[in-house]
Amino acid sequence: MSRYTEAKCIYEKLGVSTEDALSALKDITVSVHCWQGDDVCGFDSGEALSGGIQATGNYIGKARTPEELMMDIEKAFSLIPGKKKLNLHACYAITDGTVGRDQLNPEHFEKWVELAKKHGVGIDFNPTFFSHPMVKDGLTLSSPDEQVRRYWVNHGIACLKISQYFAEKTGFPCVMNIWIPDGYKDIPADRFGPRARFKASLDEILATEYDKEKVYITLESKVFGIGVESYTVGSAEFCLSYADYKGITPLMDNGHYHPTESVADKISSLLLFNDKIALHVTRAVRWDSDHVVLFDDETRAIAAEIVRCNAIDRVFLATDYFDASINRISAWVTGVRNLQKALLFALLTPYERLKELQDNNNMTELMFVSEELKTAPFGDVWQEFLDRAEVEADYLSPINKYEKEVLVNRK
Ligand code: RNT
Ligand code: ZN
Repeated sequence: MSRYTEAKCIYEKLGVSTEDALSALKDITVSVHCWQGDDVCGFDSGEALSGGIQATGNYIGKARTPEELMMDIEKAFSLIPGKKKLNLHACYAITDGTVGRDQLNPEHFEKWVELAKKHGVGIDFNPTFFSHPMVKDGLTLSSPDEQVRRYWVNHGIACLKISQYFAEKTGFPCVMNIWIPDGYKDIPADRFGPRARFKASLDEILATEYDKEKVYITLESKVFGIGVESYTVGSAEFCLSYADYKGITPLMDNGHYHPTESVADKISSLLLFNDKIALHVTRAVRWDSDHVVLFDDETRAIAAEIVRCNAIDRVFLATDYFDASINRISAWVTGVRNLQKALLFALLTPYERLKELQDNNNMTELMFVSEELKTAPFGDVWQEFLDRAEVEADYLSPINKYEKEVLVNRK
């Protein structure tokens, strides 16, 4: 008997169909963030990363050009099983260097569309409100300087049009996520004004005609960033309320809350009041550090919520982390595979039975089953998923080879 067949029997005894789990996992799309490959630099401004986020480390092989980044993404994609999407930021526009972010248009992303089509994947998009000279005093859409605010509104509008173009060209809906770094290092005198301006700016961006079947706009909140420790304009309450007010989709990044808050716990509440929700899956180590996603308790708890709320098709799942201290391609593959593992782990849980136990207040059996599942032969089912996707378990060897042949030459 193969290890998978044995595992299948063991799970059956626990009331779980491994076949159902494998087929459900096969259909889950993870939007893979392009910015792991070049430490969130992009190609359009030549500016250092700003906005209170930081990639630390100087491992060899950072992608310096669109061609290099595309090559690296293809390498990573070849080692990641399951359905993927490409998640781009506006700063990855391919221009001659003279185009402002307020003037971006589809032609600056044609090569990305070619790449997506080659791999049969969709594209998600993000306006880039950071790492740019028009970010003044750390502010964009909430700036009191009308010229600055207008510039960024126009950037948002340009991105919305590009998002629709992505959807039309690839045939997959495009999720356009808005996140702004705006905030204050120290206690602000006015918390209302910046939020009022942010609201007005979003209203102006959303006044653009767009096809709601093709583009889903999400809004990402944040509690603090480096240099904006005391106040962020786009707080959780602002973003949730705004999403509700305009019927757009809230996005939670699990690095964007106080350390004892659990994003997993928030998912059910948001699902009760939103058709769709979006997630940035990351790993915060003591702060919003954007470490590589692990197969850890937090990731498993998030995946468990999505699965037991029967919400797989209501959650836009994206990764968001940037580690420059290890091989960047390995970072990509490790993080995305871990999210998929967490989803499989959740899919291999008999939630209907567990819910019944909870409702009958049989917390004893609930604990017994939950703990037994932790030592069930999960690895054999994961291996079966890799086999069926024709992807090797060992992704390190091909990555080491690529490092020796390609990455070392990027000096
Ligand atoms: C920043 C947000 C945001 C960015 C990306 C690059 O704290 O998480 O999502 O990481 O847009
Ligand atoms: Zn994020």
